[in-house]
Amino acid sequence: MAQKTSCISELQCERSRFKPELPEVLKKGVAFVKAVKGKPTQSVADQVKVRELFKNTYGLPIVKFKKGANPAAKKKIINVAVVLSGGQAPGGHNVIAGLFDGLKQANKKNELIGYLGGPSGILKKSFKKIDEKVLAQYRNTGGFDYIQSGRTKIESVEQFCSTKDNLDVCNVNALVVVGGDDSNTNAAMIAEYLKQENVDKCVIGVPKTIDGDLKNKYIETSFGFDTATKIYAELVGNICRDAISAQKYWHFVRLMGRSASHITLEVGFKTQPNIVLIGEEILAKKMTLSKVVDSIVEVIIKRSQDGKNFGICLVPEGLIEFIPEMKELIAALNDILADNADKFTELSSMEEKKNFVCSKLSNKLSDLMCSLPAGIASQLMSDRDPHGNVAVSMIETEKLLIEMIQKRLAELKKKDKYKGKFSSVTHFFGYEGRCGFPSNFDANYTYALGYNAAALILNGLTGYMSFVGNLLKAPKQWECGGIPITMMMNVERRNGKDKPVIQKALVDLNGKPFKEFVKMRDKWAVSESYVFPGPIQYFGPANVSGITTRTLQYEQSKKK
Ligand code: FBP
Repeated sequence: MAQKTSCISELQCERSRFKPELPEVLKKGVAFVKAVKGKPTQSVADQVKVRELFKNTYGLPIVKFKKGANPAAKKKIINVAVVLSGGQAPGGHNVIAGLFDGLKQANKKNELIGYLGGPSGILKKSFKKIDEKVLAQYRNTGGFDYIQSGRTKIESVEQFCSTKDNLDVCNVNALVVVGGDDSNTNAAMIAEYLKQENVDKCVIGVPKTIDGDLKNKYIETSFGFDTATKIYAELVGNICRDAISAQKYWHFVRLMGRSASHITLEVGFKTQPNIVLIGEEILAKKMTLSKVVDSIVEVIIKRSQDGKNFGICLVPEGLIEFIPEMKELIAALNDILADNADKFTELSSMEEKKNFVCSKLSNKLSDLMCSLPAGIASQLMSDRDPHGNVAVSMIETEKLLIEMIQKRLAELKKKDKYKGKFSSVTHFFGYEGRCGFPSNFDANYTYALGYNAAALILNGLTGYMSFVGNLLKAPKQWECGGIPITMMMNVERRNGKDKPVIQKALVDLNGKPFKEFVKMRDKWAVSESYVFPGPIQYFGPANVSGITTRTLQYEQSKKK
């Protein structure tokens, strides 16, 4: 792989000089923190099943770090491996940097290696030694390109066994898995396997995902959500300004986020567009596709009555999975594709594939599948990822909505109930935000998460997720510790089987962020309350460069 040799932009040069601020408790180094253990914990649901699957790592206590000497941390020489898993998120390189600095600060002889290309690098023993000079060029940059990422899932007994052997061959004492809910589930399973085999190696997870759905009472946010939503908000804000300038298009913007609508909600707060669809609400209200279209058409008509044939509608990419009939169809397709994988790959044309799945679906679902535009039907049949998730980023839901809106408006026009003009433009923002230069928040947060992971390892902890909290305060006031991964788990259906997984945090309809949104959305629909947030600011006043998400601000305000 080509190595970065010099700074190629002024911003990159400036950012390489940025020094993340550590939480006070970690400032003296990981040899000066003591782990304070709380009470035993339980999984969020399905306790009996999760306990059964994690006999050795279930029920661990929450750990909080306090200042205090840990002389053993200085004496021990350890080799640690880090792996980046799943989709890219801004700040991954700073997790590596924090981990590296934490380990070296404890003992210069400690070493860090990075497995290449995600968890498959562990299985292939493909790694590189993290080197101070090379790392310097990646500090505070976006992307995962230093060691890349991948979505391989380590799940078979053979894979667990070769993970154990390969960690041994590479002389690794501890593994840090940087990933989302699925990857951290994998981390917990590796930790459990190693314990079961009496292998003295730690596994620590780090909460990463732009989707913002890996959070709970303890993990306040996953890294990358802050930067990605700032990038999307800049783009959506620019579109709002274009829309109000030209006054001729309805812009439909689909935003990444997989199942959860957190990204869409946050970008909604930041830009105040006319329509913000929230998948979780659509599911709760059991809105059919037709009802969702009705709700959009209502706003289009209202605005056109005021002479405004333009607007902006945000569509979460996971919306399709929340529409009850589509949810049922996707679940049935997941099972059919998992049970007939070989047969399905033998079929070459889309028509054959569609006929095959329709023959296995119930009449109701088969009719629905046939009623969908060909493009959407084929996107629904695309390969699932190794964790069994449908590739929602490939499903052009906004186009499906537009097609149905056009039909509905044409019918209304015939009945003289709509006199406006509807021209639409579609956008999909996802990959644009995953590798941006991390915001100051994410640069600090990720560095702290990595450094804190070193502290967890040097305290001999395994099966924990690196925890850094109190995030609305200045970094020096952030709290640190570890949360047992099994505590976040429940059992879900994946690839046609029941599997233990970290429970996804979807948008909570009783939560403060959603409630605040509900208070404002009617006004946004008819007015042009647009906000143009502009690009991420890395320098300048703290009230611009130091702020994090509205979602976190609302969530934390409920605690007061
Ligand atoms: P993670 O959950 O692994 O962080 O991935 C997030 C994400 O960006 C989703 O928002 C999106 O649906 C998916 O990855 C796209 O996956 P891929 O990178 O494989 O196309």
